[in-house]
Amino acid sequence: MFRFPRQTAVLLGLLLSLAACSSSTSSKSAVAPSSSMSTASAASSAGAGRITIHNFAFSPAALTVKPGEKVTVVNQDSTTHTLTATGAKAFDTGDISPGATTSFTAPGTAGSYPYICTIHQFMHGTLTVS
Ligand SMILES: [Cu+2]
Repeated sequence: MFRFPRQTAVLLGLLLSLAACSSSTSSKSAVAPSSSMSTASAASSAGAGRITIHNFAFSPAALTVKPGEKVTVVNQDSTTHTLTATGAKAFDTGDISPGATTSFTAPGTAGSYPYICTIHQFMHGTLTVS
C-alpha cells in the first residue's frame, strides 16, 4: 500500500519540474524588419564604362559603351594583364600592372569589338560600341 503514494509523489515532482521549465519560454523578441537591402547599385553609370580584371577574367565580359567613351580598366589580380582588341587592335591598354588602373578610349565607330589579354589569351571579352 506504500508504493502507490510514492509513485504519485514522483509524478508530482516531474510535473512540478516540467512546469518550472516551461515557465521560462516566451522571450521571443520580435525581429526587426531589416530594410537595408535596397542598395540600388544599378549599372546606371551614366558616364564611363568600367571593366575589372579578377581571377583571370574580364568583368563584365560584355560591356556596351558609347562611341569615344572612356573605359576604365582595373586590374585586381596579382599578375600583369592587358586589354587588347583583337584584329585591327582598335584599342590596347598595354601592360596593366597588378593592382593598377588604366583607361582607354572606346572606338568612335559603332560595332562589336572582341578583346583579349595578350599575355593570357584565354581571357576574352567583348566591347560593344553603339
Ligand atoms: Cu592576362
